[in-house]
Amino acid sequence: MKFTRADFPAKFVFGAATSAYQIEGHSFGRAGSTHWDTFATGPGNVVRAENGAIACDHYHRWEDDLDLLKAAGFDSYRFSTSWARILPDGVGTPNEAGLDFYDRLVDGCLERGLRPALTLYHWELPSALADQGGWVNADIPNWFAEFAQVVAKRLGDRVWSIGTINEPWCVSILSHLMGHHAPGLRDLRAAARATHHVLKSHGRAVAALRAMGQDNLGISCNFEPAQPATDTPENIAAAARANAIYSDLFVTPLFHGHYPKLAMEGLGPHLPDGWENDFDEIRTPIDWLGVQYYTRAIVADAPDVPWPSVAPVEGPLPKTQMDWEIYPDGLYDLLTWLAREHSGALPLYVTENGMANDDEVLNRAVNDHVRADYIDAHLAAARRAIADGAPLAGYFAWSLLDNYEWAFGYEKRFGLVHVDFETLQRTPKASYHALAAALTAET
Ligand code: IFM
Repeated sequence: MKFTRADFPAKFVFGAATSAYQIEGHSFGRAGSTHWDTFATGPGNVVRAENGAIACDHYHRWEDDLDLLKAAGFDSYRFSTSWARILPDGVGTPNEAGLDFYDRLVDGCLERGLRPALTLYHWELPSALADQGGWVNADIPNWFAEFAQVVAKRLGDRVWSIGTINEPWCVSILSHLMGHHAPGLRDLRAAARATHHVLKSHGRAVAALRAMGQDNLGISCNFEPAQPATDTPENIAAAARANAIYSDLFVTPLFHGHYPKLAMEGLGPHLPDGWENDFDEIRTPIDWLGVQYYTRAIVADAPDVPWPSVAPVEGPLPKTQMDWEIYPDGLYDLLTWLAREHSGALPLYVTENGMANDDEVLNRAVNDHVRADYIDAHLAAARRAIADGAPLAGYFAWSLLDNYEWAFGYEKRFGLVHVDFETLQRTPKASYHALAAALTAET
């Protein structure tokens, strides 16, 4: 790595991130069924129909995993709480074993000097709520606020921050319009409703947490800024629609109290009754915005496909195992754009950034210098953004461990630490050692 801590502001937070269903092992500890458990049983939904039943067995190996974070010199651990582990029926009686697990995890972070950065929802919706329509059901803001309160009552005295929802775009559009994630719908009406209910749930939970005295509250949005494949008016307009339905879709309501105009062309007719009156709740003040950036999109006009009528075009840059272009300048553009157009002086945290690579263990080592370079280049872009005024306060690498990459099963490896999914053996990769050297170096 070319950076040292001295290159960043004094209080800059370095962390690594994971999520519950992707690492814990959902068959352990009396967790309730989630919509991912059942989505994975659908033909063609997930590579090899894999699920999170065992995952990385973090449920039992969490102490070793926290030791890895501490040894690397991270300041913070971003993890999520599984709704279905804590409330197996989605509402009602909590699973004490689930709360106890997170209790141990939070104490374990603090014992190791790691700030616990908790995300409430990272996609494992309890099946009992999915049965009632899940994010499409107008009651979900109340269900989610109840879940947030249960979590805060038990852990709120010790966590450093609470994020409400991870990647609202994935929860709504990827899952209800594009069909790639649970519940696998391809339905514009469902997507519009899910979008609105995700935003309302976020606002309602923030207000409920604030009323309990919690602070340092935020939300982590993902962005994939779209560029036109060529500069024809049609492709430029297609890129504008792509941005309206993705990168702009949540920050515009969160910071300006309305939907992007171009997104309304498609979503508008399907929004739930009374949606216009919900923006005060959606804009409930937050303390930080989480920014999740992996790549850009290049798009062309596609009049023959349904709204938003855009088609992806392959870009020229080197790609990761996900086939995502490596484009660090995009992070600079994104952070400066957010501060300029949306969030102003509000602290920004990169709550996810990283790459998948086809890593192998050879002689007990993993040579993933390509990942170290990826992280280094994105941290350089982050530094430039800070120098140009973006109020970036921290960076979390995705991910600590190779894990369950949703519809890709265990095939795509994002970890700083390799996991052998047969033996569950952890092997820190070259990127882990490079980050550790940078973070623990005397400055
Ligand atoms: O693994 C996911 C994570 O769950 C959410 N953000 C993107 C990551 C890589 O696809």
